[in-house]
Amino acid sequence: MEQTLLYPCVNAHRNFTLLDGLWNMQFDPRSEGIREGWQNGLPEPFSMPVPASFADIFTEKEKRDYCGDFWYETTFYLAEDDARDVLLRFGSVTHRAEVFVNGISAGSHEGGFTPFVLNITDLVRFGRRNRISVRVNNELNETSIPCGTTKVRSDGTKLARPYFDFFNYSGIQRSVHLMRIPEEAILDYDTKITLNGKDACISYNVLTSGGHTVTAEILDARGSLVSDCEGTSGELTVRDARLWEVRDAYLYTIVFRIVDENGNEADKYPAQLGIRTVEVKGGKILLNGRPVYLKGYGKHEDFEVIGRQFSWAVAKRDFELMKWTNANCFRTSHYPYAEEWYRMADEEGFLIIDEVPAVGMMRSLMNFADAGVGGKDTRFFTADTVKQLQENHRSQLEEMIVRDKNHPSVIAFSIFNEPETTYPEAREYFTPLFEYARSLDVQERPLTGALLVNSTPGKDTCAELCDFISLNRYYGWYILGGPELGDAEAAFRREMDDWKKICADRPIVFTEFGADTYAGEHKLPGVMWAQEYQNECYEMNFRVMDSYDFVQGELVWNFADFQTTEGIMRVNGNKKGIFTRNRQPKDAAFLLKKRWETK
Ligand code: EVA
Repeated sequence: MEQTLLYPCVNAHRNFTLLDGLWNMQFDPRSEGIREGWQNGLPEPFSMPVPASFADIFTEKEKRDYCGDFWYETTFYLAEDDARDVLLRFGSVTHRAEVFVNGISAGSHEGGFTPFVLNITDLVRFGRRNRISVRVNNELNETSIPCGTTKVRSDGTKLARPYFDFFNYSGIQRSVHLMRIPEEAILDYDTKITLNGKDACISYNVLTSGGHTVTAEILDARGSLVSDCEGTSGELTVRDARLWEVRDAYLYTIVFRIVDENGNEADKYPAQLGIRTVEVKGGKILLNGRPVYLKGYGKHEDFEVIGRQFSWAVAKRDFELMKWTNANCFRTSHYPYAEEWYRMADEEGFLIIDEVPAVGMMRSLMNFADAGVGGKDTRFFTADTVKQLQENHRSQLEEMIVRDKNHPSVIAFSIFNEPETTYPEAREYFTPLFEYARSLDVQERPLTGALLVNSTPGKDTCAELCDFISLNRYYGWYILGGPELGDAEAAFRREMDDWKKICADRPIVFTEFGADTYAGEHKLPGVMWAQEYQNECYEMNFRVMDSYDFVQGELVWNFADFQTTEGIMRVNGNKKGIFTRNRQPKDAAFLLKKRWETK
């Protein structure tokens, strides 16, 4: 059976048990687990919640910073066989995993931010308890994304050295589902939407694991049938369609069925459907044919104690805060988020730029500073690791697009964050990835990638690959900060004049700009790190952006303060949040709220 990344659901043909809870865990610093048979039972386990990032749960530093192999294990009971397949679905294991069921290898996965599903039907025992063991590894290198390196300290222990500016949270960070689905099942589907006046045409493709008839139906929000069709591909027409709009998110339901030769339903998969189109045309981003200006945030999955674990409560609070500031968009910087984020955005009418974890493509442990100031060139894309890196990049791009392609909220895919783009090898590296992404997305959504400060007209080689250009710019922070804010404005304008010459029809969206701000700090006149300065820096940036009509979006950096690696440039994390890590506003939140009310 081919892998199915469809979000789990329960109905007459499908069900699941959530395996979330307290699992066993054990570190394996000498990588001896397999040799010693840990897949048959961990010798000295302690308990660990799943899902969660393990780091901030510990009080001991060597455990918080642990880098290398580590194991999780749990058991589950499976009732008598009922002829359905048994699938094990991990929402994410960071960064790589090998899974054993009852001591036998069931499969492995590379990439810490997308789900993987293993068919374990032949490995489980019915009417008995079964053991799942997962050997995880969280080391960073230059063939994995995100990129980094692993240092060995003098005592022989390993330390993750990211080439990126967020903590290397790891573990089983998202839910684990034990699923049952029919042997002949719906595995995947996609939809493409065209609007004809007031009507919408939804053409679809369904992938199943058998040859029986497939049907498709669309129901409105009240559950009334509005269109139906037969076949693994076809067209559904919705007359007088109610469109999915920003902050006014009408959702239909699309239902696929497999019907056997006796006319009996063999499988059913229902999903939400938002009817909307996205394209870039005439220098604008068009949603349902009308220009939309993107207002919002670069975010992180990051919170006290739980690290990168998804929390419904925190996510709901984040949406409430984003709505309160009149935002309409966020970028899943710098990796695909838990699927629940996208489901919530579908319902709230938020726009998402969905980003693959291709971050750290510059050999630098202070990449944020080097990327912010410019001038560094580490010839990253000329190394012999690049071929393997590109393969990983490609497979994670595929998993992200396959997973997220049916969300109305996803309006664009971001293929990179701040790689070196100033020499031809970068262009050679990215061209096939953009082509591959285009081939995967039947909705032909815009593609982009966030460009660092070095990537300017004349020097950059990759902006041309993008449908809209995303810029990360730190004028007033890494460049000409504090008393030189006036010069920062002038330098920013000079750069924008250069983009203007080559951007006639291609919009620019700012995907990062901002200033570190310590929530307790106030000073008049404003100085760097004080709340007053964060406002001044944003006001300067907005003055410049408002002078160029090809600017079609502003996503500030960052929604909230977040955890990073320790260092002299970070005060227990990155403090560029508009909100604190506890989701309370800094002064800049009020500035944004006012601006975005009318922008
Ligand atoms: C920063 N700058 O310095 C941010 C980073 C971010 O956190 C960047 O894309 O250029 C990066 O990850 O605050």
